[in-house]
Amino acid sequence: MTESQGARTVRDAADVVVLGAGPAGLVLGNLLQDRGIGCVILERATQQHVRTRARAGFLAANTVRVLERNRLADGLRRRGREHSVCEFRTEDGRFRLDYSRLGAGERHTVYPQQELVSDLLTRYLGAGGRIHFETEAVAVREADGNRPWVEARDPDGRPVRWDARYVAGCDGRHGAARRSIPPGTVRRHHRDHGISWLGLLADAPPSFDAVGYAVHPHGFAGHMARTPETTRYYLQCDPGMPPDAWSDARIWDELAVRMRASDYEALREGPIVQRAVVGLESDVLEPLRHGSLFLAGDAASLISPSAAKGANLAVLEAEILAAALAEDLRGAGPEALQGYSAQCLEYIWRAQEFSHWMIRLLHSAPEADRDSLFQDRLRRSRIEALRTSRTQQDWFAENYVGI
Ligand code: RFL
Repeated sequence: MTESQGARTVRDAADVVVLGAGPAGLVLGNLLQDRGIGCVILERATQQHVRTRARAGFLAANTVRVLERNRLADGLRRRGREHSVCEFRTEDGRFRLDYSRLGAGERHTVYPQQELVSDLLTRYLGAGGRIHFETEAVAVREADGNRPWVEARDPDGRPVRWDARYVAGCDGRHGAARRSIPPGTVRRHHRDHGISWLGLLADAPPSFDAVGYAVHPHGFAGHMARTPETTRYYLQCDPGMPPDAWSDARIWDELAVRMRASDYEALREGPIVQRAVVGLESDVLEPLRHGSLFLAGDAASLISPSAAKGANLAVLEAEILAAALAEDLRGAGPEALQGYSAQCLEYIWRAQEFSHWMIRLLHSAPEADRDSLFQDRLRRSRIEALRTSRTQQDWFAENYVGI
């Protein structure tokens, strides 16, 4: 590192500066490191926060293959649990789909995102990877040229400048990478689905042995195992509702009503240890590149959690980007980098389409919608087709567990 005299800005350099240490940034960092490409990760949060932030949990079969072939899957092979059944509960009863017997016959691996991130970080550090925590990227500068640089602040708030050949924006939807793209250079597709979920993490074992999707006049409720001791639940709520508006007791009552616990089995209750209101939104940038700045993960596209695709896309994109960057930096030509955006967008739009379909499967139209009764009948018919048509079930399975 050098310190420039006048501005007292600390300067450093790497071939690739990666912003963000989530699944996208850490898969990318590991794969660049494995290929001998000089890289550094800048992460705004503390190491402790990065290792414990609970979010996703369902990894698609292809995500597991990506992690396995890159030797990043030791932890999930040891502690992940295979899962392949989902259950739908509606006013017409309930039915189960074992998607390992449908479509491509694949399963999910349930492995909490914070454990995957922690494994990736341990491996990266063990291989001598460079990462700076509590270092916030402020902006990516001169990305339209060959020598982009990142303006950042170190843990003491001092300015830091990182020179690079390429910058990888893996810093999520509100990160510096997105903010640094000049208006008009990249198209943004955005849809607010007008639906919010109260996302909950309970210190309680799963209540039954399937992912549960309940459609009820009060709104949607979801049940997803995380570990034998913890379960994620979702409750559709009014957009803008504060996350702490409902007590734990009210949450369990509402979950029991919507999941029709009195008709089936009682819910296994426990303390709610995390709650957040999540607006169901879709957001895609096109292309996923501005000059020497490349986007991956939530920075590239945001997808509603209705189909559990976000972390899976992040891992897949990071693998594609690592190979393309390595090819270019080794002098094998820019073709792979030039194709990065189009290749990823194909996966992204397919996932967006399925997630959009899931939203319409699981929610009634808002009552304010003049068409709400019509929409509701369509929703019931969609679920009925899924219950009765093998073709529909195969299509569902292929998209649900695939990416
Ligand atoms: P992340 O994980 O948000 O990591 C971005 C990192 O960048 C840092 N950062 C910055 N660092 C430096 N400078 C800045 N200016 C920075 N700004 C931000 C942040 O601190 C952070 O460490 O993005 P990444 O890597 O793209 O990964 C995306 C996934 O985290 C996300 O798509 C999934 O969690 C979505 N998701 C799910 N995806 C699945 O595939 N399966 C699931 O079951 C699933 N469940 C979920 C989910 C998301 C949820 N929330 C958060 C809405 C359940 C929930 C409740």
